[in-house]
Amino acid sequence: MSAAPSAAVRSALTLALASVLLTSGAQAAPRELRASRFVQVRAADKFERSRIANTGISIEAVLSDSVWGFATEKMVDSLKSSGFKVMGNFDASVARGGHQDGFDFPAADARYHNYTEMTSKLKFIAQSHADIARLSSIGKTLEGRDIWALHINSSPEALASRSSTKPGIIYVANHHAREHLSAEVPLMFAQHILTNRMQPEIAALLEARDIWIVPMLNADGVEHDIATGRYQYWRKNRRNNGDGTFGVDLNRNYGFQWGTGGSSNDTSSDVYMGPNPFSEPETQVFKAFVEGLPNVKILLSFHTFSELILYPWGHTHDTIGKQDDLRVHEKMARTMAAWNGYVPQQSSDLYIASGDTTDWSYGQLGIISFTFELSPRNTAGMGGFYPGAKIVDKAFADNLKPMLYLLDLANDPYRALTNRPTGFLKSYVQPQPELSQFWSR
Ligand code: 0X9
Ligand code: ZN
Repeated sequence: MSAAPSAAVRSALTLALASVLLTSGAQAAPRELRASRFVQVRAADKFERSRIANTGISIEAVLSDSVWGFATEKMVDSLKSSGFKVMGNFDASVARGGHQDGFDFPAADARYHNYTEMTSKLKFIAQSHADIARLSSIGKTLEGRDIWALHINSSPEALASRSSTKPGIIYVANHHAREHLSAEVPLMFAQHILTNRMQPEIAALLEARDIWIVPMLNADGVEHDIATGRYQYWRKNRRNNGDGTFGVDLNRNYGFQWGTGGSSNDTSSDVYMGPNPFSEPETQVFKAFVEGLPNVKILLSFHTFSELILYPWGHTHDTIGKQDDLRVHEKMARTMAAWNGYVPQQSSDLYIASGDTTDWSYGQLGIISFTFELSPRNTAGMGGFYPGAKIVDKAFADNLKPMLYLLDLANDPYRALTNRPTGFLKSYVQPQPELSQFWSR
C-alpha cells in the first residue's frame, strides 16, 4: 500500500474535485440524492477499514494510514461519533442530466468504448472469427440493454448450443460503472487470442477450452457515467430506489453471505446492497449464466483500481476453510502477481465486503475466483477511476500473461500446486504494437 498522499497528489485531488464541482447545478434535471462527501478517514489496519466500510462508505483507495471514500453527511457524523478521525472532507456532489442512448467519453478518452461502441466491436470480433466465436446476449440490464457475452470455442456445436464439455473460464468486467478500464482489458484479450489464434500455444488453448467474456455487465451505469460529457463518478446500477436515490451496488448484491458486513441498507450509499440478494436484473442474469455453465472452473472479475489480485473471502477475515482451495488461490495469486507486479491478498485484507461476485462464485459454486483491481496503483484522489487513455495498453500488457495462465489452468486449477503449473503455456505472445491501431479510433 502507498504512503499518505503527497502535496502534489493532494493538489491533483483538489483540481479533480474542482472540475467535478464546476459541473454542479449546470443541468436543469432534478438533483439525485447520493453519497456526496468525499472523505479521508484515518484507519490503521483491515479491522478499522472494515468498521469504516460497515458505515456504508464506499472505500475507493486504501493508504497505509487512511482510506478515501464516498459518504453521506450521516455517515461522516456517525464515523466521527465512533471516534474516527476524518482528515479530509470535500463536497463531491454532482448534478446529473437525464438519461438517453448515444453518450460518449470525453474526447481525450475516446479510446474507451461506450456501450454502442462495445457492442459493435464485439460484433466485429465475432464476425471476423465466426468459426470459433459467437456473440450472444445473456439477458438485459434494468434499462433494457443487452448484456453481451463473447463465446470462444473451437466446436461449432458448442457455439450453437452455448454449452461445452471442455473446461471453461469466465472473464467478467464493469460491475462498477466508472471502472471503464476494466471493460477494455478483457475486450483486448478477446481480440488478442483471436488474432493470434494460429500461434501454437494459443491454438492449443483455443482448442481445449471453453471461453466466455462478459466485458460490460453494468451497461446502464456505464452510459450514465458518461451521459453529460463529464464523468459522474457513478458506481452502481441505475435502479430507481423510489426515494430520490438511484442504484444498487452490483458487487454487494450477490446472494452468498449477502448483507453480512461492508455493505449498506441505506439506499443513498454507494455500497447499497439492494432490498434482497440478487434483487437486480444484472446480477440475476449473471447468476443464471454462470449456473448454466457447470464446466467453468475459473472466474476472473475485473475492477479498478489499486493493482491488486484478490481472492475469497471478502465477507470475513477467516481464510477459505478447504485447505487445497486456499492454497490454490494463494499460489495462483502470487504467481500472477510476480508477473504483473500487483499485490496478491485475500479480499477482506482490504476491507470486509459481503455480496461480491467472487465470494458467491467460489462460495456457492466452488469456482476458483479472483478479482483484479487494475491500474493505476494508487491515487489519493478521485482520478483513479479516470486514468486516461494511455493506461489501457499498460493494463492489457500487465495482465495478458495472468489471463493466459488462468485459461491454461482452467482444466484443473490444482495443477498450480504442482511443479509443472502450466500445460500448453510455455511462453506467451507479447501484445503487438500494431494492435493499438485497431483500438484507437
Ligand atoms: O469494493 C469493491 O467492490 C471492490 N473494490 S472497488 O474499488 N472496485 O469497488 C473490491 C471487492 C473485493 N472484495 C472485498 N473487499 N470483500
Ligand atoms: Zn469495482
